[in-house]
Amino acid sequence: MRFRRVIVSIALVTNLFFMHDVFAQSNINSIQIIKPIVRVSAPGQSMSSAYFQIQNKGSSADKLVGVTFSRAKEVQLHEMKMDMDRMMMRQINAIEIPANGSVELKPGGYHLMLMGLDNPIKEGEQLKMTLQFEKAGKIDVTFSSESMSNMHRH
Ligand SMILES: [Cu+2]
Repeated sequence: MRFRRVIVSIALVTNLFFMHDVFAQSNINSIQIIKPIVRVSAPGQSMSSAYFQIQNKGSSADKLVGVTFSRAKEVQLHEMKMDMDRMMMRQINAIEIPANGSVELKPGGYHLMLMGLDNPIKEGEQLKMTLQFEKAGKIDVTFSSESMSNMHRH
C-alpha cells in the first residue's frame, strides 16, 4: 500500500511538470514585451519611434512581422546600422527573436517607425498598439510616451 502511494505521487508530480512545460511552450505565453516606450514627437512632426524588449521563453524562434497603431498611417520595422562610417536606417521585414532569448529595440538599433501620425505624441500618453508575431500571433501592448531626454537615463 505504501509503495503504491509513492507511485501515485510521482505520477502526479510528473504530470504537473508536463503541464507546466506545455504552458511555458505555448506560443501565446512565450513572448513577453518589456518596457514599451514611444518617443514624444516634436510639435508638427508626423513621425515618431518606439522601443521595447522582446523576451521569448519558448523553445522555438519567433518573428515580429508587423505592428498596427490606430494613430499612425503605417508602422515600419527599422534597423539602424553603421554603413562605412555613416549611421543608416533601413526598413526590414521582420525581427527574429531566438528561442529562449531576447531582442532589444533601442535608439541606434532596431525600432518601430510610426509614420503619418494623426497628432504629435505628447508626454504622458498611453498608446495601444498590436504586435503581430509569426507564431505567437497578435499581442496587444500599451506603450507610455517619453521624451528623448528621459529615455537616455534608462
Ligand atoms: Cu527608423
